[in-house]
Formats: sequence, C-alpha cells, structure tokens
Amino acid sequence: MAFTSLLMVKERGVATLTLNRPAKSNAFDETLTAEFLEALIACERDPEVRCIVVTGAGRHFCAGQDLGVILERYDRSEVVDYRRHLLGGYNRMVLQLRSLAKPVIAAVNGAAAGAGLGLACACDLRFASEEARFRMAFIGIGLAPDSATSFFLPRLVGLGRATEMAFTNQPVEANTALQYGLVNRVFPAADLLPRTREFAQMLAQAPTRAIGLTKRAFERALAVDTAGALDYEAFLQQVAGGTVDHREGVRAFLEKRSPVYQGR
Ligand code: LHQ
Repeated sequence: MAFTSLLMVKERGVATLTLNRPAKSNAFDETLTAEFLEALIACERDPEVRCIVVTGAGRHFCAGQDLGVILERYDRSEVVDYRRHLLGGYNRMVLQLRSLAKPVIAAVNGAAAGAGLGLACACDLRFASEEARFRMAFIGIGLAPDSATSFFLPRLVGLGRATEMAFTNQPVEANTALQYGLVNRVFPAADLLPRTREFAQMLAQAPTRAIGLTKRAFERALAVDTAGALDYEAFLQQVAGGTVDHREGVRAFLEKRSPVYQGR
C-alpha cells in the first residue's frame, strides 16, 4: 500500500504502522488521518495480519491534531467545524481501533499528546519507552477533551489523576504512567520496538478470534450491569466455541502439546 505519511510493514503476522511526519511530531493532518484509517481497515481485512503495532517515527509518538493546519484555516477565515472534524476523523479512528477484532499495541516512543494520547489509549496495550510522556494538551490550547480521552483516561488511571492531567496539562513520564496503569510496560528506548515486536509475534500466534471476542466482551462490560455482562459473555462464548482454534486448544491440552492456532 503506497502511503505518504504512514509506513506499514507486515512481518510474520504482525503489521507495524508507523506515523511518519516526524518534523511535525507525527501530528495528524488530513492525509495521515485518512491513511491511518485505511491501514486499519486493511489490517482488519487481511487474514495474515493477526496483531498490529502502532508507533511514531522520530522523537515522538504523536502530537495529536496538526495545529498548523488549524491555524492556516483560521487565517483563510474559514469556519472550522470541530464537531464534523472529530466525527469524520478521530472518532472513526477510535471506533475502528476498538472494533478491530485483533490485538493492537501502541509502542509509545516519545510524546503522546491530545488526539495522540487518545490514539494510544484506544489501543489494547501500551508499551512505552523510557522517553515516553503523556500529555492531555487540550487545556493548553483552550479546548475540551476529545478522541475519547475523557472516556479512557479516567478508566485507566482513575478520575482524580485524569482530572489532574487534564487541568494542569503536565506531562506524565513513562515510569509514572506505569505506576498509574496508563501503560503496561516500560523499556529502555532502544528496546521498545524489538521487545514490542517480540510480544506482538506471541500474540500473532494466539487464537485471534478469541482475542477479538475478548475485546468485545470488555468493551460491552464497560457499559452494562453484571447480568448484562453475563448475557453477553454467553453469546460471545457460543461464537468462540465454534472456532477451529478452540478445538485445537482443547485437543492440544489433552494431548499435552503446544497448540497451533490459525486465527480461525
Ligand atoms: C507540531 C505539533 C502539533 C503541529 C509539535 N501540530 N506541529 C481536535 C479537534 C480540532 C482541533 C484541535 O485538536 C483536536 C485534537 C487535538 O489533538 S488538540 C491537541 C493538539 N496537540 C497539542 O496541543 C500538542 C502540542 N505539542 C506539544 O505539546 C509538544 O510539541 C510535544 C509535547 C508534542 C513535543 O514537545 P518537544 O519535545 O518540546 O518538541 P517541540 O514542541 O519542539 O515539537 C517538535 C516539532 O513538532 C516542532 O516543530 P519545529 O519546526 O519547531 O521543530 C513543533 O512545532 C512540532 N509540533 N506538536 N500538534
């Protein structure tokens, strides 16, 4: 796939998507937004892709919206419709990541700010380099949270910490983010991608359908009561029970061997 602002490399079941506008700290303009959405859809459709890693080129992960683009539009006296901008861009991106029936890991190599923080939070796991830092950014430019940061951040770090991050706009360093539960693992900068890829290769061998169903279960469980969660689990388990990988898992266990999962 020929992209201009995104690199996509497929290797042994893992697709690595690298946001590639390093001079702009990988901020999203229209091209990067469209290419990232297209890449996510391609990953969803490609049966060879069984895990996705998202990272940034250069010093940072993603600085959110490209503010230069916004200012240019103001300077042309354009009315910038933020609601439409969000609905057509970041909202689609977050929903696409959450509904993608495959594991997605954010390898946060530097700053994740604004919609870039939203992007990291919408991934299933966050691995961070010691250089990573997390910043709400919105208050810094007189905006309210978007890109589902208001949804994910309180759930990941708790309401008090999320509020402090939002009100103060202070960056949270990698090790503090680990202590907050905002990231799953922290690695020295040079180890981030190799260790993330190693982990991603392991997930690419997992029963992919069951992983997709697990995402759906957790997603639903955020919004229902216990009875509703139980009902939905029963529905999803019926689907999981019909997969080839489930049978392989049971057979391998009883035959005392490692399972070979095909993602079916
Ligand atoms: C950037 C950006 C950037 C362009 C760094 N744009 N160039 C939705 C709806 C509609 C409107 C608005 O937004 C949204 C969603 C959002 O995402 S709002 C939040 C937007 N993001 C921010 O406010 C973050 C702004 N950036 C930063 O806080 C810092 O630049 C970070 C923490 C990302 C990096 O800090 P440093 O390591 O100190 O690097 P730097 O500030 O020098 O940035 C490096 C370059 O990247 C620099 O360019 P230059 O030509 O001077 O080297 C920056 O201008 C550029 N850059 N963020 N969002």
